[in-house]
Amino acid sequence: MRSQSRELVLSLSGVFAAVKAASLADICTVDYATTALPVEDLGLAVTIDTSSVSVALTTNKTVGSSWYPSAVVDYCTMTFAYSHNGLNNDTVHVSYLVPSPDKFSKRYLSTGGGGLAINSGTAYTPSGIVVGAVAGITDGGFGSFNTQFDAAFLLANGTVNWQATYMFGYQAHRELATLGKQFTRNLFNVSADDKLYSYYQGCSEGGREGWSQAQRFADQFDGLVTGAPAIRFSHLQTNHLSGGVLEEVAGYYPPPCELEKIRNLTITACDGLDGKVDGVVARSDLCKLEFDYEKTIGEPYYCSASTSNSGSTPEQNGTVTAEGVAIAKAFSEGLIDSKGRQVYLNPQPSSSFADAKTAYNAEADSWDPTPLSLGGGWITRFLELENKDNLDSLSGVTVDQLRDWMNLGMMKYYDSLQTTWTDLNSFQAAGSKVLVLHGEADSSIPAGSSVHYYESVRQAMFGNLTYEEGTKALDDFYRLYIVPGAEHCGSNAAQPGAGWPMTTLQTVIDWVEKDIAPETLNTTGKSISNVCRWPLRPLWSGNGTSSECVFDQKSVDSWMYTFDAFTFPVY
Ligand SMILES: *[C@@H]1O[C@H](CO)[C@@H](O)[C@H](O)[C@H]1NC(C)=O
Ligand SMILES: *[C@@H]1O[C@H](CO)[C@@H](O)[C@H](O)[C@H]1NC(C)=O
Ligand SMILES: *[C@@H]1O[C@H](CO)[C@@H](O)[C@H](O)[C@H]1NC(C)=O
Ligand SMILES: *[C@@H]1O[C@H](CO)[C@@H](O)[C@H](O)[C@H]1NC(C)=O
Ligand SMILES: *[C@@H]1O[C@H](CO)[C@@H](O)[C@H](O)[C@H]1NC(C)=O
Ligand SMILES: *[C@@H]1O[C@H](CO)[C@@H](O)[C@H](O)[C@H]1NC(C)=O
Ligand SMILES: *[C@@H]1O[C@H](CO)[C@@H](O)[C@H](O)[C@H]1NC(C)=O
Ligand SMILES: *[C@@H]1O[C@H](CO)[C@@H](O)[C@H](O)[C@H]1NC(C)=O
Ligand SMILES: *[C@@H]1O[C@H](CO)[C@@H](O)[C@H](O)[C@H]1NC(C)=O
Ligand SMILES: [Ca+2]
Repeated sequence: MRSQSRELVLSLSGVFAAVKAASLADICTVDYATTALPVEDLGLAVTIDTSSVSVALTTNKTVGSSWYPSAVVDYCTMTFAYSHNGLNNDTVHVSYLVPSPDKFSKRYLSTGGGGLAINSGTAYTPSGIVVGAVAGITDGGFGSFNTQFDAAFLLANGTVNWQATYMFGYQAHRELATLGKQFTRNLFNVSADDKLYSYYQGCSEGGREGWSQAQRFADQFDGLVTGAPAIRFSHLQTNHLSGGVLEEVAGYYPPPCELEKIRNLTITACDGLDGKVDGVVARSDLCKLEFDYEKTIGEPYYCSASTSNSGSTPEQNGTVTAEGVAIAKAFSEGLIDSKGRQVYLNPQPSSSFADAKTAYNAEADSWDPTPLSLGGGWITRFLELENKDNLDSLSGVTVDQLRDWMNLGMMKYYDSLQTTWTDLNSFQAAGSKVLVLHGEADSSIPAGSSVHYYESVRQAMFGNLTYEEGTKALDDFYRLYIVPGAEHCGSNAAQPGAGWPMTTLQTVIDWVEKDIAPETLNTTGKSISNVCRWPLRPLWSGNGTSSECVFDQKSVDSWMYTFDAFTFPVY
């Protein structure tokens, strides 16, 4: 009986292979996941806690975001813990969404965080399920998936937790992906000589995390999507104080409505410079070259009273002042130190002045400068090493002080957080690809930041070639897309026709697996249908009927900065 049925199974196994194959429910067990743990020697000095596995089955779930089209998916969440050899009490958790075996496409995906978080929960991981990948997040060892890096950064006032700093900087993602890839192979019986494609997707801090891997671990990922990366960390974080400091120095604190009005008037004035009046400033570079902020002086503004979580603001009714315009202008030019040298860059004209937003002081009925916590906390916690979320005020802070803070932070965290290594030769040699996208109207991380890094890499790797040859050489493995009108990691309510490219993960997969290198990106916008690849810029012709990607030297030049306030290269 026994051998008969066994023969029957064998003879039918070919026919019924699909039926016999393990289902998601079959593999979504603690036992199965434990058997698949990546306990092989992967060159990581870690020990997996084989008793730590937990699983959870999710079925028929509707997922979707601005990063991937919506879909109904099933997945199993598998979570386990490991520790670093030689460290006491160190526990790192990693969690992977695992697709159903019949949907698995021999792919692995790591996803990143935002702000000071090293993961975004399930904001990006379902995009992995959609493309048949196992998709992972890490908690960095900071305590839990919801604990951010800043909570773990100080062991005591004055004492840096360097292990946590290097984990946040790059090591946690190195481990997440190395473990994740082997775990994926074990889960789905993918042998060592069979190709498992590996990808990365993240934006903002998650974009920085992606770059931290591409710069150091050339073949970690076959393809990466790094949105609006928070690279040049010390400069970026300190620069969040730039608006407040300019106001402090000028002694003028514009009501938010005044700056919003200037932004709106900038959009209106610059909209048509791209050849189409559609509410989208697709050429903020021409806007930078041609727009005169002073023309907005005297224009009336009005914002009604409002109440939100962060307090209430009164009705704001006035006219744009010369002082307000001076702030807007100085902000757009980026910080300049007392010796007239460029310190850093700011968002493109037509972006919101988020980093210059004042706060209402009800007691004094006045508008006060506010140190943004990303900037203020960078100074108090990461430079002054005090367990404190923000500066008390910006009183007495000058542009020169900001420059010196940038300098200090760069020195202190050059090899952990700064993330501006320019030599991508190994990455190129490994055949890996990186697709970078950045909203042109990003008010949190200036689009110019991604241009500056691109140009630094071009100089470092292909500086002996002509500009055109250099960008062509980069096109092989590194493509940058400035998304017209888009905000930080997404679309922009102030320029709604712009949209955001939703299928970039699939685009990088096609680049890697089918060698279809993207010329342009599609967006979800009603007006913009494609996004040009840097250094090309969009231009409409035929009264807005057709759009082209053109090379325009003076526009390209307007994105170039030399940060000569520093006596070392700032890449
Ligand atoms: C999945 O969800 C759809 C729509 O919400 C529902 O119609 C369907 O019955 C569900 N299927 C299962 C297997 O739960
Ligand atoms: C480990 O952590 C526990 C609880 O957090 C603490 O009581 C103990 O002192 C720690 N041990 C070491 C060696 O750090
Ligand atoms: C992998 O192989 C093992 C042993 O042959 C089998 O039990 C398991 O179901 C396979 N896993 C999948 C996802 O097919
Ligand atoms: C700016 O434009 C937006 C529409 O994009 C509008 O909602 C807002 O009220 C305007 N702000 C001011 C100050 O006029
Ligand atoms: C704003 O102030 C001006 C001048 O004081 C006044 O004419 C106008 O009605 C006010 N607008 C609103 C909406 O309150
Ligand atoms: C650490 O610094 C913070 C901020 O200055 C302070 O509030 C706190 O009391 C300090 N903690 C200790 C233990 O000294
Ligand atoms: C430019 O430099 C690169 C890398 O150093 C080298 O591979 C290449 O051959 C050089 N090209 C020319 C035209 O000299
Ligand atoms: C953009 O959309 C067009 C039309 O749907 C499609 O053919 C093309 O492949 C898309 N391009 C990318 C990069 O996704
Ligand atoms: C261009 O298009 C706009 C709006 O679509 C229209 O109002 C205008 O008349 C057109 N101009 C020409 C010269 O066709
Ligand atoms: Ca336009």
